[in-house]
Order: sequence, then C-alpha cells, then structure tokens
Amino acid sequence: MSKTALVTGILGQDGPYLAKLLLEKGYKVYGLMSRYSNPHFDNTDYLGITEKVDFIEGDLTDESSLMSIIKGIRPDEVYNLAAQSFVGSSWEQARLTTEVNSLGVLSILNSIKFFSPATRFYQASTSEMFGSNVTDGDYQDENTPFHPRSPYGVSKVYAYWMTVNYRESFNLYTTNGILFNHESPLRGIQFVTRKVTDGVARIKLGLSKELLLGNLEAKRDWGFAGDYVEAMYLMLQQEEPDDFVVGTGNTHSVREMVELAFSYAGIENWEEHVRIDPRFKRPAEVTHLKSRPTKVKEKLGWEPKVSFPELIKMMVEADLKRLEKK
Ligand code: NDP
Ligand code: GDR
Repeated sequence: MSKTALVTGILGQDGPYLAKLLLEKGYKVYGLMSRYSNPHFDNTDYLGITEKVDFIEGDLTDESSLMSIIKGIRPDEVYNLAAQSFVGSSWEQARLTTEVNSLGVLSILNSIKFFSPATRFYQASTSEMFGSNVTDGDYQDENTPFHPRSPYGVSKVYAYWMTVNYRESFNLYTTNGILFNHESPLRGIQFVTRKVTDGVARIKLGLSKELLLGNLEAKRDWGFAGDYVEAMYLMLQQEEPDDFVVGTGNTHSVREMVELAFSYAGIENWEEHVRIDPRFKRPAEVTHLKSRPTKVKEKLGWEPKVSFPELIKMMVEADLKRLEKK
C-alpha cells in the first residue's frame, strides 16, 4: 500500500516541490486548494505534476473543511505549508495573518487529534520567529530564543508552540521545520530574490528601466527550495518527532544578492538601475539571519546541494527565459 500525504499550500512555492518529491517516492498526494473557483496551476504545471495531484477544496480558516478532509482521507502525513507568508503584508493584514497562520494550524491539529491521531504532522515554521536574536553574536539554532519582529513572525510562534504542545499533551507525531529563506524560480514575485531576478531580466530585455527596493543591508541565509523539501520529508520519517533548524549556515546581504543577479545578466553599474523606495522598508526589520544547521545534518543527514550563486543564476536564467518566451 502506498502512503498518502495531504499537502496544504500546494499551489505556492514549496508545495509543488514537495508534492513532486512525494510522488516520486510513490505517495498518493492530496493538495489543499483554497481558491477552488479560480485556481492558478502555474507552479504545479512548471514541475509537470498538475495531473498527478488530487486537489481538494478547503481553507485554513474553515475548520469544518479541514475536519472533513482529515476524517475522509486519514492521511499518513500532513505537511502544512499554507500560510499568509509575505512578511511585508503582515502589518497591513495582521488579523488575517493570525487567522490563517495561527488558528489554521490549531484547526489542523484538532482535526488530527479527533479523527486521525496516527497521522504525522509537519508545520512550516520559520527563522522569522527568531527576529533579532542571535546566539554568540552570529547564528540561530534550535536553542536560540524567539523574539519575532512582525505579525507574521508572531503568528508562526503561536503555531510552533501549539505543534510542540500537541506532541507533549496528546502524544501526536508533530514536528516543526524551522526553515530559513529558500527560493526558486517558483518564488512569489513580491519576495526580494524573485523581485530582483524578474526586475533584472526585464531591464536586460529592455522592458523596464529601474528596480525599486527597500533595505539593502538586511542579511539572509538563502537556499534552494528544492533542497529544503527533502528535509521536510525526512523529518516525518524519524522514529521520534522533533524540531529542526534548516538552512545553509551562510548569510548574504540583499545588496550582495542584487549585485550577483545583475552580474549574471551581464549588466554593469547595477546602482544606476536600483532606486531605494521607502514603501519597501518595514516598520521593524530582521537584520541578520544565519542558521547553524548542525542538528539537521547530524540527525537527518541533510545538507543543501545548491549554492547561493547557483541559486541566483538559476532564477535569473529562468526569468530571462520566461520573459523571452512571452
Ligand atoms: P507561498 O506563499 O508560496 O505558499 C503558501 C500557499 O498557502 C499559497 O499557495 C496560498 O494559496 C496558500 N494559502 C494562503 N492562505 C490560505 C488559506 N487560508 N487556506 C489554504 N491555503 C492558503 O509560501 P512558500 O511555499 O514559500 O512557503 C511555504 C510555507 O513555509 C509557508 O507556511 C511559509 O510561511 C513557510 N516558510 C517559508 C519559507 C521560505 O523561505 N519560502 C521559510 C520558512 C517558512 P494562494 O496562492 O491561493 O493564495
Ligand atoms: P522575508 O523575505 O521577509 O525574509 O520572509 P523577503 O524576500 O520578503 O525579504 C527579505 C529581506 O529583503 C528586504 N528587502 C525587500 N523585501 C521585499 N520583499 N521587497 C523589497 O523590495 C525589498 N527590499 C529589501 C526585506 O526588508 C527583508 O529584510 C521570507 C518569507 O518566505 C517568509 O514566509 C519566511 O518565513 C521567511 O522568508 C524565512
């Protein structure tokens, strides 16, 4: 009998990469889709899996839809990737962010607890929970205390602790992957890497003249989404549930990323094309994120394969190709 998995956030960035991995492993994959009347299959089409996923209608803010799905499928594994995931919007939509990212997780946990307690659960936790806290002035790992700096980060801290609490209280198999930034050609266009690689490709092709950005000094630990979904899968295959930090262990500023993207497109003098626009600065910033991924390497044997320069090159090339086709 093949295993079954329910993947929420199936049409986002990580959902399609994870679904592809699970399908390759012989899983039957159900994908939760909220905007059922007008879905966008671009990312599942990009990976060639749209026809292979069983899509189901449901929303993280609608507990009854989640209960009925979990009761109906009783999946071996649930990967909760759905979220209002854009940090920048979370100040404008703090309540929606909380309802989806916090209470939505509680609804899934309750559905599992009541209707399918053998189901293993993965929660998409995030380095945003650390905010400005660093250990030894340098990195974040599983022992670094949380101090979120955005409503998004706050909402994810609630979900993190509920996931831990349901493990401790009800003996459920629940895990948190505390993932640092991971990107790909499927990244949403508002996130800074994709905004830059798309903007650079437009400038290169003469479709645009400038790129408007916010804080260039923020530092992030950027990896490739295709690598990170393997860590999610591995977390649910362990004997005992646990929480893991997942990242590359390296950090780069937005400025370095921008320079690199322009250089891959063969454009010199990048500063002539970039303008700082205060609209893209945040009320409170997370300035330095750098993982210490020792535990995930030692316990799961996971390591990233794609380097930062390879990632940015891949994204610039994908955007150039996409725009040239248009
Ligand atoms: P995306 O924003 O690309 O995907 C999230 C998906 O969630 C979207 O497809 C969206 O659907 C769906 N969604 C939003 N609201 C609801 C809802 N109410 N009910 C059901 N589905 C909903 O995120 P990523 O793929 O990049 O990230 C996956 C998860 O990992 C997220 O939870 C994110 O917070 C977390 N994370 C991401 C990191 C990263 O660097 N990418 C790092 C750490 C954590 P629609 O498209 O229809 O709006
Ligand atoms: P982040 O990703 O907030 O880290 O959250 P994002 O790419 O939005 O920002 C990264 C950094 O770049 C700075 N920045 C800009 N950001 C955006 N979006 N647009 C700009 O024009 C711009 N200019 C500078 C930001 O200030 C920030 O410092 C991502 C999401 O995927 C979350 O869901 C996830 O939890 C975390 O990564 C880990």
